Amino acid sequence: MRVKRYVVQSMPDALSLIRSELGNDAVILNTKEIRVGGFMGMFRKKRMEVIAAIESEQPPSKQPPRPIAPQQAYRPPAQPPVYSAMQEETAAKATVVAQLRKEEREEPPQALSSPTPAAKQPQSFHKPETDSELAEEIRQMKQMIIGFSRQQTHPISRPAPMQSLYDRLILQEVASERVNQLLEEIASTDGYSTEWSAEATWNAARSILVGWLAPFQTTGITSSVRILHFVGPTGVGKTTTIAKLAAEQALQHKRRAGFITSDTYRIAAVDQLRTYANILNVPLEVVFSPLELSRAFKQLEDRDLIFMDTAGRNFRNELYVSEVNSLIQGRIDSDTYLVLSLTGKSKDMNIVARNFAEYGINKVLFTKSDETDSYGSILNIVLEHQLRPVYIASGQNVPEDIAPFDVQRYVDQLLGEWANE
Ligand SMILES: Nc1nc2c(ncn2[C@@H]2O[C@H](COP(=O)(O)OP(=O)(O)O)[C@@H](O)[C@H]2O)c(=O)[nH]1
Ligand SMILES: [Mg+2]
Repeated sequence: MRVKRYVVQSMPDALSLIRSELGNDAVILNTKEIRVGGFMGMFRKKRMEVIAAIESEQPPSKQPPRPIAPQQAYRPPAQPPVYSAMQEETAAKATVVAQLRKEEREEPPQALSSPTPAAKQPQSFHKPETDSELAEEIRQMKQMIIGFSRQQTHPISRPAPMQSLYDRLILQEVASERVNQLLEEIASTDGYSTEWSAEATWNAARSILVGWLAPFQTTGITSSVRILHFVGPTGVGKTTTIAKLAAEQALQHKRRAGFITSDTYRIAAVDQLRTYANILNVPLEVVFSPLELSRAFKQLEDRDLIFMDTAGRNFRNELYVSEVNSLIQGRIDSDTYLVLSLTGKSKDMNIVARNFAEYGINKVLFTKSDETDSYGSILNIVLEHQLRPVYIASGQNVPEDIAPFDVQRYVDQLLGEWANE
């Protein structure tokens, strides 16, 4: 059986697509109203999701598409052929619908909400990955293959300190091609000898890594920034970080903060920021739609710095990211921090970082350094996506568990004490 899912504006749209694609014998397994697109849960549009199927023996291309007169086009799903097919297929449908729900969560909402003809193209049922995920997997596979072929063509026998350095950085989860690049640069350092001690090797590594990262060193919040957006996946620590930074700015720079949150998905999310707002004596505005933003800014016009908290959702989704970005890029006195947790999976972090970096976001704030001993993902993310690390958060205590990112300190932490074996 061949199953396809269509997301359309109306049933007639679906029927003509189904007829032309699957032929006249196609049956409709399920229809339901869904909401797609929008911004942060607002302005979502109504669409119909229609799941149609055809026995696979009948090649659909052989079915000439029949033009459908408008009055014939709409056949409500309750008509007999549809439901008899549905009854026969009940078991199959349960699985199909379950899988499609999963797929729906992962699908780009803009593609579904866009009124362009391309958006009306049905989604192929067997498409478990987003393009970003696929790209990331291909990248990782390429790295693995390069790693294997290197090992096979040059059986690796390194001087002991180089091997220890290699082991240390791989344990820190630095991407293997970066580690190899580092070892090659050390080996081509002026005066390098295979007799170098571990200490000399570590020192060389330190200065190369600092050299790699130095261009990304940046200062924290600058006085020219008045609106600071925090974006990133759910639970990475955006709200907590905002509270820490608002306190830091008030205490150290006497800048009076205001909060805006558009994270109205979870009731607890607003309460959480409100609690911090009360403790820190900072006004809070809640916005339910982008249109309310100007009202919120007006309410907070006497504030030196406005922290804007967003709901973290579906940031693996490139199209959604572009939507968010178009809203937040409008002002020159605004800046955006992508927040990533060091406890996250590097594959997921990479997808999120790539999606944001592509839309011009160039600063990253890492959290939860206290919950891991591996810091390699910072190096990977910064170099791969050219993001400047602004702060690093290291615990749940507000306001103390945050510090500006310091390249030197980071490299020391990454390398650890030099080791001989
Ligand atoms: N260990 C640790 N926990 C943190 C850190 N930052 C935030 N958290 C915790 O992570 C959880 C989610 O934080 P929250 O600010 O609500 O994340 P959000 O969904 O991105 O706004 C909370 O329990 C925070 O206390 C950090 O640097 N280290
Ligand atoms: Mg939050």
